[in-house]
Amino acid sequence: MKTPFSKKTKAAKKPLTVDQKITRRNFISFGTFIVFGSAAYGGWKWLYNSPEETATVTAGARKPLRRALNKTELAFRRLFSNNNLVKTYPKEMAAKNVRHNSDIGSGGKIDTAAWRLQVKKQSGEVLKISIDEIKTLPRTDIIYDFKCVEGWDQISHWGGVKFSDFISHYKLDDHAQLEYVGLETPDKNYYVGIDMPSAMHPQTLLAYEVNEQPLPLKHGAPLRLIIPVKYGIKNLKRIGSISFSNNRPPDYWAEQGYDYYSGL
Ligand SMILES: Nc1nc2c(c(=O)[nH]1)N[C@H]1C(S)=C(S)[C@@H](COP(=O)(O)O)O[C@H]1N2
Ligand SMILES: [Mo]
Repeated sequence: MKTPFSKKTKAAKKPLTVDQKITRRNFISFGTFIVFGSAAYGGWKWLYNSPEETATVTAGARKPLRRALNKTELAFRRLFSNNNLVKTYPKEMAAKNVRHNSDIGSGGKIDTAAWRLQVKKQSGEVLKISIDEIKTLPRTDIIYDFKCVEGWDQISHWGGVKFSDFISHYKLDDHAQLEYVGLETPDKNYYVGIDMPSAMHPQTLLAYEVNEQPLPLKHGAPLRLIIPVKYGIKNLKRIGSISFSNNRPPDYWAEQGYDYYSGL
């Protein structure tokens, strides 16, 4: 006759000994290790074997990684607002000895009197603007923490015209409806692409002064970009020309695999 306490049930309920418990735990953790380990290895293999992105304005990453980067860029761009201002500092906190970095396309001398900023309009017309003319536009100062991707930062003081003031002065508002701005050095050896919201950000300057003095050659005379919402790499020195486009303009460091957006 069967009772609720048949031998079988009792045997199953018998508590495990300490040794049995340990063996069981080891088995479970080893199993977990195998399962997740294989998954991780599989994932890595998948990434490793996935094709490289086709070289365009960015290059070198595996396709799925670039997709992930572009997705994060989109998320950041949605968060980005021209009402978010980068932190600024009192003038006294600005470095007296301003750090100097690379000079691709901005090394050597330049005749700043002969220099003209070329603005390439959609119509094909090219505006040619002298530095003296740019200096007559409304002037703005910014003292902020300049950050280089190489790992240094420094509070520095720049003066110039807001990019957005420059746009309205030269009646380029229709051009500012496009998605990107491209900037190049006169010799075209250094070039950057900037998304329009960042270019039109109220703290973005076409700068011709540092510490209230005309820009020295090493900081990009006669005119450079100061764009506090981006890393140093986007702050092109010695601007030769500016253009507008709905496609990403070529970008020197993005071609080397750096993040195209390079936002802060
Ligand atoms: N033309 C030109 N602009 C440039 C560079 C460059 O090599 N050439 N380097 C960029 C980088 S990586 C940084 S950090 C800043 C440095 O500016 P600074 O030399 O005035 O400190 O300039 C940016 N603009
Ligand atoms: Mo940099």
